[in-house]
Amino acid sequence: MRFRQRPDNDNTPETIVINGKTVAVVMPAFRAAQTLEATWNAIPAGLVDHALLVDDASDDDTVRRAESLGIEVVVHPENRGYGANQKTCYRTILERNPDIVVMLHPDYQYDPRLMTAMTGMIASGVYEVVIGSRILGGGALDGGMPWWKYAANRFLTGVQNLALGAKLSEYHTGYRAFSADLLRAIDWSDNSDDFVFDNQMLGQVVLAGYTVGEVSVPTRYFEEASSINFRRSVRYGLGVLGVSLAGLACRMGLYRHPLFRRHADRNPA
Ligand SMILES: Nc1nc2c(ncn2[C@@H]2O[C@H](COP(=O)(O)OP(=O)(O)O)[C@@H](O)[C@H]2O)c(=O)[nH]1
Ligand SMILES: [Mg+2]
Repeated sequence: MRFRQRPDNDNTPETIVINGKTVAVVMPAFRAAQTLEATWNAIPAGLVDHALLVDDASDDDTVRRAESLGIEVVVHPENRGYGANQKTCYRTILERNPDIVVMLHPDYQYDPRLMTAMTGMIASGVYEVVIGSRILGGGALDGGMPWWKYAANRFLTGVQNLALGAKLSEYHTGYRAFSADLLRAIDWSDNSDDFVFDNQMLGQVVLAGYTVGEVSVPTRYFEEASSINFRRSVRYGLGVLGVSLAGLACRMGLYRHPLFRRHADRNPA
């Protein structure tokens, strides 16, 4: 496996170091050839010490393009799903020992320029996790989020906040920053290999007692930035309801779902 740091190249006179912390970005990729370069170029120069892209057996040019940008690439030989992709992202990047890890979709949907703010919130020591929210700031629909995705997001977020006893503006964003310590503390290895991985992980974070920081992120919806269709969204939505129920049952001491094993260990009924 090859690993190259982002070159401190000619147009990058400065390195951004926040509280002496090292920052890694991980990009779970599937058919990201058209959008990867725009995403990469918008990452603040000098901020990222390590960059990793995990390709989930894309049938386009994603791997070659990532390599030509000097990004470390890990390839799944077959399509394993979005959750499995993130597991490879976190396992691989934790071996590089960064202090902060940002997960960013390489589909240019979320603005990478906010990464400095998100990593800064973690480096400050106030938060161990920060999400980029499309809902805070109120621009999701103007940014092109389909109305049914918006409605589902708001509904599921309401249910989940009640079930988990939290107050997040959304649980479904693909833009998240974590301290490496949190990534080691959360037991995500048995989570779903599908899209609901993200939601399970935030549920685990909330039940583990972490406070989630939020930053508003303008949303961009265009063809390459959104491929999940209605059917897959429904499956995802049902998965989210399952996570909410499991979390509620665990908080009430009624059922120890494997997702929240560590929570139950700390809070015996
Ligand atoms: N690993 C993996 N990722 C996928 C797959 N399908 C979509 N993705 C990625 O999942 C992320 C979210 O999907 P996307 O279509 O952008 O959803 P939306 O932006 O929420 O409408 C994107 O970064 C996609 O590249 C897949 O089969 N495997
Ligand atoms: Mg997207």
